[in-house]
Amino acid sequence: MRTEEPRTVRLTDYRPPDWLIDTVELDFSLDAAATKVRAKLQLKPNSTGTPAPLVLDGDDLKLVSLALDGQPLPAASFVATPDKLTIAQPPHRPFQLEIETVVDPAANSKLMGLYKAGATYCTQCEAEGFRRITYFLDRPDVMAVYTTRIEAETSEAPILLANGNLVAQGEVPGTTRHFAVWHDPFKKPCYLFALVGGKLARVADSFTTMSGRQVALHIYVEPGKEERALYAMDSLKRAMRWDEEAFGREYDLDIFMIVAVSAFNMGAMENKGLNIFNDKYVLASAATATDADFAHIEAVIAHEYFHNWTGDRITCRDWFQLCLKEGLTVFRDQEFSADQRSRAVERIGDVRTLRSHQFVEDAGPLAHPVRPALYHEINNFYTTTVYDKGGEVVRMIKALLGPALFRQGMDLYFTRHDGEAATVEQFVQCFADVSRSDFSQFMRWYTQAGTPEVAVTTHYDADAKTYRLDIAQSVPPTPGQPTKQPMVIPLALGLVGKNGDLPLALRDRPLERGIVELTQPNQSFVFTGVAERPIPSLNRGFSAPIKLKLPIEAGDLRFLAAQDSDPFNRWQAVQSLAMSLLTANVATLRRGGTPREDAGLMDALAAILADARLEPAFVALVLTPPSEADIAREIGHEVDPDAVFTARRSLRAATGARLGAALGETHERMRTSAPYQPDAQSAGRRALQNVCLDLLAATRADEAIGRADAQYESADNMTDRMAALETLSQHDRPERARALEDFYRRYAGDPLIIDKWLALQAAIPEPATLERVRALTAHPAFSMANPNRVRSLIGSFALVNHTQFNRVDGAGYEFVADLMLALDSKNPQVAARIMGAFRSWRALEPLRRERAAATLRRVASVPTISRDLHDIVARTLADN
Ligand code: 0A1
Ligand code: ZN
Repeated sequence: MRTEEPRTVRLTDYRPPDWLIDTVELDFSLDAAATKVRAKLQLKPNSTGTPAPLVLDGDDLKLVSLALDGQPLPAASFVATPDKLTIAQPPHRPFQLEIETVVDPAANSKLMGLYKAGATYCTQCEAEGFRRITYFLDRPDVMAVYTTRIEAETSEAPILLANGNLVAQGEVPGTTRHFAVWHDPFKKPCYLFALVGGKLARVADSFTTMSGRQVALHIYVEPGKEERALYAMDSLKRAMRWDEEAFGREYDLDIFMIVAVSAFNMGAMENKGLNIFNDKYVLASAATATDADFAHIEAVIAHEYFHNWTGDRITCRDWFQLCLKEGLTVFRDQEFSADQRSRAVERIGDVRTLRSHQFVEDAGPLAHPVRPALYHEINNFYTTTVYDKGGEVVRMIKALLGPALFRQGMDLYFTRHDGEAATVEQFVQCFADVSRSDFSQFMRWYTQAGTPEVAVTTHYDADAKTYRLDIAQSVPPTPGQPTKQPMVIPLALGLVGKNGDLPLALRDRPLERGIVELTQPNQSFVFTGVAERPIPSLNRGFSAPIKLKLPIEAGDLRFLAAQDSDPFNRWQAVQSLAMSLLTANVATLRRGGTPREDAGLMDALAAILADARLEPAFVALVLTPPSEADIAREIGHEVDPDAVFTARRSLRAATGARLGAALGETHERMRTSAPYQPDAQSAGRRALQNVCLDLLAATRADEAIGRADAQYESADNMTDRMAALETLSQHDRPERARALEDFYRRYAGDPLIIDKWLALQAAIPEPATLERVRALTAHPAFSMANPNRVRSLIGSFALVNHTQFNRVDGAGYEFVADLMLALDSKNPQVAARIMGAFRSWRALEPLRRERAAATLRRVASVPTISRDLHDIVARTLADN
């Protein structure tokens, strides 16, 4: 018997709740092993119809007492189990229910509900964690006003926080305890509830909103780390201003708080007025964090802050609507980062991530629509599809409507649905209303999984001066969806002539903002007045998340790489050149041949490297070949990860050799003696400097390794030190061992930096890595109880190290599976997420495919695994 019953939840089964909750009064008496929770719920029937039983959700709960309108309930009138509280015949009128439960935060290893992160009490309630605190209608369409009283030993938890504004605090007479009372005037679902108690240091600042209100900003961190929260604070203020300017959204409470905790299952959480963060997305300084860390902090701080409107003020009716808040908020944080940094560089980075993660998910057994129709475990749907493809769908709405109408639609959404739990249909309707257009076909982006393929052929008629694009679209089958309907695809394009973009005019329809709208399986577009044979630049800015198939000659790609006015497509042109070389070389390697070089690609790279007008960050992206995951996905079947790796490494080595002088000169030129600044421009210089270093070292030349070694030693910031270490880590030489030892010695006391050390070693593409990682699981710096440690070591091995996870002897699979089986009983959410590493197993060559399947079957057959893990493994194995 499985310990957790499988369950299937379907969107079509949605019904409004039978009961509503107007107010919630919570009273916590914090204690590590036995925290008492008293909850007073003001309930009312949701309809005047038939009286319904009251069934409250629970998870692992112990009921202490229960009273209705102040009267203890007789035992015969209710049933309480750890996961449910049922009152069969409650009065059919408003009443108050008082529930007392007791929970054990110290023993809470799932990190859902109330738990201890080190010495700090904190909560995580999304998606279904509140039911681990008290019995409740744990669904997002039940929205209530919360008042929270927290009491604790003053010495153990001098800081006591909850959602909303502080309304009272004081000592508990005759004890060594104190209390605080917080009130949140905004109705919210219970997944946005939060509480924190602990010994924390506060970084304080303030913000004046556009209407002139003063908001206190408090970031709480471990004492001694205050300096490292300053960048997060700065990011927060910039995000608050940006949301006013870009979306007209003002903050609504008197105080906004962020707490950094050391043990957290995800990145961060948007609890109303009290965001709780994985400390890795708050803490940063030049000496401890890389440019990428700074950029992530800026993005995650903004993301959680933006949720205040897209998530908290307007929440989701049910968990199927998750993309309503997540896709939209990802879109908002991407736009924020684009405005703070370089738009082109941001877009390229976002698309790289999308292709390496979401496209891979969409091409495998875990593919699902942006709005799934069914789930077994909602925790497994916080996916790149819901988040990142969800963000792309919002971006396409903007592309179709243009910025002004898009903004009108957003404004309408905010006014129409403020204070509600909404659906995707309601969101899209706002855009349909402002544009008076029909979005019913567009809704397929929410319901059909799979990455659309768009195949284009081109015809130039020199006499008629017309240019025709024949375009066919199709969506591949995905689990549970064998056939698909055509999508609405906004395809931004340009026709590039010798001297730049040619004027665009369609023969038979208007062309708005350089976008053609695909809606049919096959369509033709005829451009008129085309004076010369143009080179097509399609899906500019990656206007739609599609796979474009366009037969285009290498010479034309080189031309676009040099000339396209759209920077995204300049980058894309080089990627396309590199991708065809890489896939051809993978095939050659598998036949036992030697990879070839592509002089044209090298010329294109050399020209971009030499172009001083280009932003360094952009040049760095152009010099970075497609990721191993992306190459594997492009190949699609019979993938041999060793061949993929070798092809990619040989391209890097060839680049290092061919462009050696320019790379060496650029590596020097990008370095500065100015003190470290995390801004985009300085980060771009370092990015280029470090790509040059890595390409040089790929040649294995002593001089280049020496360069990396010297940079490691002399670096005055973590970005340069880490980049040098990463480069050294790719080479089995004494310099690597020395640097790794040195790094540990320098940073042994700093878990977030040791995470980098763990992740880097787990990613070394050598057969000895498995034993190295196995040994590191016994290292004192490692702990299976901390998700950041587990993700750094095991997650990095499984998800980043394609050659060693996919060892042909299957030992990588077995190792990861054994560890995740062990972790599953403690923290199923993290175990299930890491097991997602198996999602591409079917695309592997037969030997590995068999080994991966055997491991998956073994895990699936363990009767005691969690619902989270079972769901992932069963879907990964299913063949439909
Ligand atoms: N809503 C958060 C993500 C999140 C989801 C579930 C969690 O439970 C462990 C935590 C965080 C976001 O999008 O940032
Ligand atoms: Zn989010």
